[in-house]
Amino acid sequence: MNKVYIALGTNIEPRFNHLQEALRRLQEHKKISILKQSSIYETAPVGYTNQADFLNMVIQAETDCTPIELLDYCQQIEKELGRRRTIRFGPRTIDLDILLYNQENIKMERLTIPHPRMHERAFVLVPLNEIAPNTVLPLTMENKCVVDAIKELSGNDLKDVEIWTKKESVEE
Ligand code: PH2
Ligand code: MG
Ligand code: MG
Repeated sequence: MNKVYIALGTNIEPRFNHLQEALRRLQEHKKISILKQSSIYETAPVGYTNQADFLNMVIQAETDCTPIELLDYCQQIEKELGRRRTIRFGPRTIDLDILLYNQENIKMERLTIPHPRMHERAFVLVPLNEIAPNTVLPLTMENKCVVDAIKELSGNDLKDVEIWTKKESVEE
């Protein structure tokens, strides 16, 4: 069994449904079991800032899929949930990024693990810290653990990541 961490992100409504549907589809795969889920966070957009706020979360799973099988399945879910690739870093119904695959460093044309930008993104590290603070970010990330990587983020980055709770719709 391989231990993996996957980041989920969405900024097109209904955002909560997109997260739930992606989790359901990951869980229904015979070779994937979700072991831990972070809280859901509402986060300001990073990179391309002229877009709606995201909901982000991170899960820990175990899987018999190879990294490429897992990537294919994640991309299949993105496609089924209506993801259109237009603006780089732009709005999306669901984005599934493989962050870590065991402690491996993988560099292929389609896939780099650890995710190359994860160590500088509060919307990834804060949820990851909730479920796996002592996990080491391997070689290419200087073998820092998640709590240490978070310390290098600015207060400004961190303030844009807040726990989100679903508001029950009020019946009139
Ligand atoms: N994903 C991006 C670019 N910017 N910003 C936030 N807050 N959350 C994301 O998931 C996100 C982003 C590219 O994948
Ligand atoms: Mg992404
Ligand atoms: Mg992605």
